[in-house]
Amino acid sequence: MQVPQELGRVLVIIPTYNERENLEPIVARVRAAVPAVDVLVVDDASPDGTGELADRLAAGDGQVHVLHRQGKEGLGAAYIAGFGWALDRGYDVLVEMDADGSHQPEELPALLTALVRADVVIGARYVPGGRVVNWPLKREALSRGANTYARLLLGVPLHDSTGGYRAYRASALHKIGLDGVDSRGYCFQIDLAYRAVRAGLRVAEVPITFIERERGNSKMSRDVMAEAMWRVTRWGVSDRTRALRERGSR
Ligand SMILES: Nc1nc2c(ncn2[C@@H]2O[C@H](COP(=O)(O)OP(=O)(O)O)[C@@H](O)[C@H]2O)c(=O)[nH]1
Ligand SMILES: [Mg+2]
Repeated sequence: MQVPQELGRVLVIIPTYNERENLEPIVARVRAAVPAVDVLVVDDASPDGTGELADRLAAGDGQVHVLHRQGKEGLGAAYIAGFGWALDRGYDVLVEMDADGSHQPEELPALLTALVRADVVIGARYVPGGRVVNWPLKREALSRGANTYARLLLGVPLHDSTGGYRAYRASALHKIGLDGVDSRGYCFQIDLAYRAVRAGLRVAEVPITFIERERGNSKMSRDVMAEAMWRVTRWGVSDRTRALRERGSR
């Protein structure tokens, strides 16, 4: 696929923590699916040597770059660092993609095509045409539940606000403003979706097939889930209190 000309320069950001077995195939698939895009690997000093592998890939391909960070600080912090790197270098579109193959690079053209008429595009599992492959019922129920909770509590009209396969226009990130974002785990995704909707940006969802990883381990944990729960609850409650207060003062 060729990137639609009006979109400009695209960077695919891939955060990694211990993804040695997954990194090379995912980067190769991205480069094959949309040859014009650049790739940035954001590695948090993975003990398994993912960072060194990323350096080797970058040495062999001028369109692959690496950002090394000091230690594991969570997905949100890695993306904020990657976004900063990209905005400093003038990229027009920033894509989020997991390293483990769950987000198929072959579906990137669909996200980019939708971005022509949107400011943010979310690759969505829970819309018609979207699906999840190889998840136990329990994990899918948890993920669907988190989405329903976020939709009801925050009032975001989205079906997959936790999804992490996304394309943002740089202008959208400038408008959202990343300074106050301190969500660390996958709650980061809800945080940005919520901010995008509140900023009045056009947020579109396109169906994707999410495939659970075959190699390496998930970094999802109880802590990550707990963070999402309490933050969403806090945002929802403070929004409602603000709305009530505004109504009261009218
Ligand atoms: N740089 C960085 N990447 C992370 C961190 N936590 C998770 N990742 C990456 O984020 C992506 C999604 O994580 P994963 O463990 O697959 O989460 P899951 O899909 O929700 O089970 C993968 O590419 C991970 O390597 C982190 O603390 N730092
Ligand atoms: Mg995963």
